[in-house]
Amino acid sequence: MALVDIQVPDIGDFDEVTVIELLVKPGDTVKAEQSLITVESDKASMEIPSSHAGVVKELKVKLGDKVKQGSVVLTLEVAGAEAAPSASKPAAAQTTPAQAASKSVAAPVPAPAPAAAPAASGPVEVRVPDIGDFKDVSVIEVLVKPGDTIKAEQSLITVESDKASMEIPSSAAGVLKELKVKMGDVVNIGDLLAILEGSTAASASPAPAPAAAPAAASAAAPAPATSSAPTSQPVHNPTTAPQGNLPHASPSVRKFARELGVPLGEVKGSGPKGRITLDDVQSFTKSVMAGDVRTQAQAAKAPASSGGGAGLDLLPWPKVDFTKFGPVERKDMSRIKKISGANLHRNWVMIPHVCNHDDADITELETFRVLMNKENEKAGIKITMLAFLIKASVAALKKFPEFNASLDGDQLVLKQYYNVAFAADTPNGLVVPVIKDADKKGVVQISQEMGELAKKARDGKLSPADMQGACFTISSLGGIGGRYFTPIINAPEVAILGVCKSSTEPVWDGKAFQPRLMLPLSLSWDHRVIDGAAAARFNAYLGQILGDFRRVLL
Ligand code: CAO
Repeated sequence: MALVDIQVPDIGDFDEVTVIELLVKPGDTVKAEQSLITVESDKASMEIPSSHAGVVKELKVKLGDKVKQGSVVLTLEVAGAEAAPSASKPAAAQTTPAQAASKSVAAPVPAPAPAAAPAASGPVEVRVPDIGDFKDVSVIEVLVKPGDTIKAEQSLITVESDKASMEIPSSAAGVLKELKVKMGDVVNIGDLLAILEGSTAASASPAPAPAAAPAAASAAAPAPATSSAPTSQPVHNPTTAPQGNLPHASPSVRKFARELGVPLGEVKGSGPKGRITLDDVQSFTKSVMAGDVRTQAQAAKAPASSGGGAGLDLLPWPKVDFTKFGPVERKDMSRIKKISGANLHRNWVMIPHVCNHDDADITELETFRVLMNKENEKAGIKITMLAFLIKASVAALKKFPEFNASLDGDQLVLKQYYNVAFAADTPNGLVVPVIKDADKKGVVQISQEMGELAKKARDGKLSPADMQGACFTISSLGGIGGRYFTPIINAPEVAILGVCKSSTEPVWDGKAFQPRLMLPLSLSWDHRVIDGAAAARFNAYLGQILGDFRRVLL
């Protein structure tokens, strides 16, 4: 074991930068190239990586300290071979601080000025200057717009890599004629950023054109400002927070916020100069989750304080540590449950459901079904009550076409085909296969197809085509039990029929109570499309057909 001082590497143009974040603490095991601290100037923030792997023995800097190239960041306890890298070591272990910096840290080298610096008035192209080792950096902020009067050295955009963010200054003054980049674009040295008009050069100092920048500028750490860098470097003002609207936060905090979907502009920074820290982002997230704070996006969705707007304005989901009350087991939801759950949730929330309950007298129908099944026992096809329900539903859909429809914006799409889906319970969750053209099929064929589709469903073999194109759905719990329930409409359909277990009940025939087999029906319908009276008529008609199937022939 040996102790190695990890120093601030060559950080290009920066004379002195402020430590704004400590990313490790004594006792931490760090890898070579791992970020140790974040430093910040008025134009950029960057993470300083470790040149060695080892265990942090002592931190030599604290928040707010000013550091520059060569300042000791921390002492690292490293294995002997790591401390004195040998030729046999991998490249990463041999990296000097400056080289490490060149891999992950770049200071924006000032924008190049035109070589001849004419007092020009024609259009001038502003390109991405030498930004050190950075390749393919993303534009995270555009600080100017066409028509703006731009001063030389004024920041035009902010770019960000995973380790640093930096503002890219203009090499010239003038009026911004055209911006050539937008948020999210990926840029590299030499890319055209903007075209200025009536421009004058930023500086008369000769500066290499980006395209002609020495290759070494990106292979090694950027040159220090005092030596080879052009004199048109950004004004260093450590007391000023970054300009523009960019929230004041280091790249890692920004990345963290992005991952959580936290709008940084709404987070109050508790760090020096209002800088947003990791803790600030975490506290903000907790407040939103607890319902104490609403993001602007949430507020825009639910403008009325009563929650009467378009947003739901719901309380956050209760977070309970169930283990406090007893042992628990955690299981992932099945793929089908996740998909159907999301669909059901949307349908429940977006469709104004109303549910009508009714009973159908299926005494004769059930007698007929049992008789048919006895007669056809040898054929091996069982005629199911659900097949009769599909056939009866088709008759009702024909009589009440708005039930065989879908909403498309302000229009109702009335279908002239009759595909009826049925909910099938499978070990992995609910699926909804479709009997196509049910109007053209007999009860026997429907029973047979249902049997095949139900088997495919249980075996997890339904194809997407098997589950598409439905006009209306039936959810039957008749084989299981229950009286009535509220089925959720299967959007974009506008109604669904729930069926429960039939039972023999006393029914008054005007003179006496008769034992009749009654089938409970629950019809959920979309009140945007269907009125209550129509729903009651639909259910009553369905009941009449199930009571006497000859009505289908009328
Ligand atoms: N009343 C009384 N008995 C009924 C009945 C009803 N409404 N419907 C069916 N039955 C009887 C059948 O006659 C059969 O009895 P026998 O075995 O004595 O002949 C028994 O119940 C089983 O029927 P089944 O369930 O096998 O057949 P099915 O045609 O009724 O249903 C299917 C097929 C695929 C719809 C069903 O297996 C299924 O998955 N049902 C659940 C649907 C579901 O989960 N819906 C809820 C969706 S919302 O979460």
